[in-house]
Amino acid sequence: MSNAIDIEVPDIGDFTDVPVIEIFVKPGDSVKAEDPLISLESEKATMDVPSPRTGVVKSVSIKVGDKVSAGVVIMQMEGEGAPAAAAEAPARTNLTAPPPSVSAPTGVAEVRVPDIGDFKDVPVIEIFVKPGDEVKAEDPLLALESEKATMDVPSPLSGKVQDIRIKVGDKVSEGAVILTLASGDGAGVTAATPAPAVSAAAAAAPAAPASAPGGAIDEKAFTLAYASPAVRGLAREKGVDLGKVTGSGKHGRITREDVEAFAQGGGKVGGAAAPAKAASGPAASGGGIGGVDLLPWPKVDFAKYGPVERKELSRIKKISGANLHRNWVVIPHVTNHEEADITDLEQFRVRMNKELEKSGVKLSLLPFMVKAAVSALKKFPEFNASLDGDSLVYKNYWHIGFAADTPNGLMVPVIKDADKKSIPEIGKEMNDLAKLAREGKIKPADMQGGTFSISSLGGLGGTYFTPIINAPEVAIMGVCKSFWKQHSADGKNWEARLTLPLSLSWDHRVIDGAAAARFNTHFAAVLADMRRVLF
Ligand code: CAO
Repeated sequence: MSNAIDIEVPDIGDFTDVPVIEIFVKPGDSVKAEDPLISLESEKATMDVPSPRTGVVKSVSIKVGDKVSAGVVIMQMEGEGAPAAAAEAPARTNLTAPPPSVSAPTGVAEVRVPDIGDFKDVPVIEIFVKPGDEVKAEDPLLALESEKATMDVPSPLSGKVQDIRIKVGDKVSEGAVILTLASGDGAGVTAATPAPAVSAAAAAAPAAPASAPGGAIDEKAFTLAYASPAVRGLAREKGVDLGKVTGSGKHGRITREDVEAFAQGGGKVGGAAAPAKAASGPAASGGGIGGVDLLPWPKVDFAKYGPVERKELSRIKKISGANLHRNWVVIPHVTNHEEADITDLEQFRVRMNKELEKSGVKLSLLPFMVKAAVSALKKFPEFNASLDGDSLVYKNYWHIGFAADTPNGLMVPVIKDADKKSIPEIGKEMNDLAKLAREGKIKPADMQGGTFSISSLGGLGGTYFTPIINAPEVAIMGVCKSFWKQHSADGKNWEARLTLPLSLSWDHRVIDGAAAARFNTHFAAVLADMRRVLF
């Protein structure tokens, strides 16, 4: 351990000055070749920089937030052995490849069990290929199952399976020959061929419940997802949370196509309450949606018809888009519209704002709506619940999310314990959270734990719309701009009343139309006379 070397950022394409968002190692850590050292995040991609060799980290020369380009020294390592072949590769993947375990006499490669950590004598539980099969690099060849993990051994290279040397039930360790593979047209396969990698993942991790739109990648679910390192690298690059992707490969393994489809908004969807078919249906040729085989997304060369400009979606748009898409496809939405008479409430709000002028809090309608929501949720508890398999989880807390329009896209901050807060307190917290969201400073914890959401377009306009439920919540209230409307209780006497258009979307698996109508009626009644919150 005397050959200390500088580890540099490898070729990262056209990217320069890319911020370091995470450092995975510290001085003294032992790392294997291809272990991720740091993560970089440009506007377009998240990239892991893998270790070019096995060794021990001596010192780290960068910190989170630093901006780096190819060639910048990020750390010093002491190590043995030659750098891995992949050291020159762009830092795009999370390959955990050990030294090549392929030998290639006369163009036929012996594929061996790669480094599988501390596991020894691990039973083969399934062999996915047979002699004569054509496989591509990264295709799973077989599955091993230890007491702790199910591991797929992917193919190190493309070729034709010749001779399978093991059978189901055999116990194998690192180095055992699995099969022989004829590479392409029989050309020689050299030891520099990409090495096999093991995805030591727990079998098909359940998809994470939907976080509020705008939430960060769930690293735990990402780690547990059943996917090869190359697919993980692709997912990082595309900003796809693997925990939310349902795999179409064997045993739910996530394939490159699944990630591509998810990134394009055409991915299959999972979720605790997703129908079985959505979770396990075959991949649709054109990007299956919820297990339904649909036509492929139209590919149009827009530039043929006029000048165009291409702009990558923001990270938040990608994340919230994937969540919204999943929710829209999985949840049978119904939207009931209602009108609330807020003539008195508006007078009260204006009066209260005058009184509150000195305190600096200015109340819009929204804090009143939060209180009305709590009242309705208490009266109709199934609206404050979540589906968990065949059970309904009723929550005895009332955390109300509100959609906020930010320069980067839609975010849903959550007012926790709204039942315990006064209307001015809620108003102030909303302003603070909306400001943080718009400045990109809001914490994930401020967007989690919601039990019901309100989406207000009241400051902008419109009459009615269909809000998409923010799973795992089961309902959402949409509100548009109030307007004056002639109203008559008896068809004879008419008067203008300030009317608030309400649109409640609800999950028909949990809620019935009659309950939704009752909820809306109560909600509107509370807004018409806020004294009802006391009841
Ligand atoms: N009817 C009439 N006027 C309304 C109203 C309504 N329903 N709701 C708000 N207003 C008024 C406010 O009183 C305020 O008036 P003044 O400027 O005279 O004080 C003005 O409209 C602007 O309100 P606001 O939008 O700043 O405040 P808010 O509390 O109503 O909303 C927030 C805060 C963060 C929810 C809002 O700014 C926002 O981001 N809305 C967009 C939410 C969204 O994108 N929803 C769609 C999600 S689905 O894609």
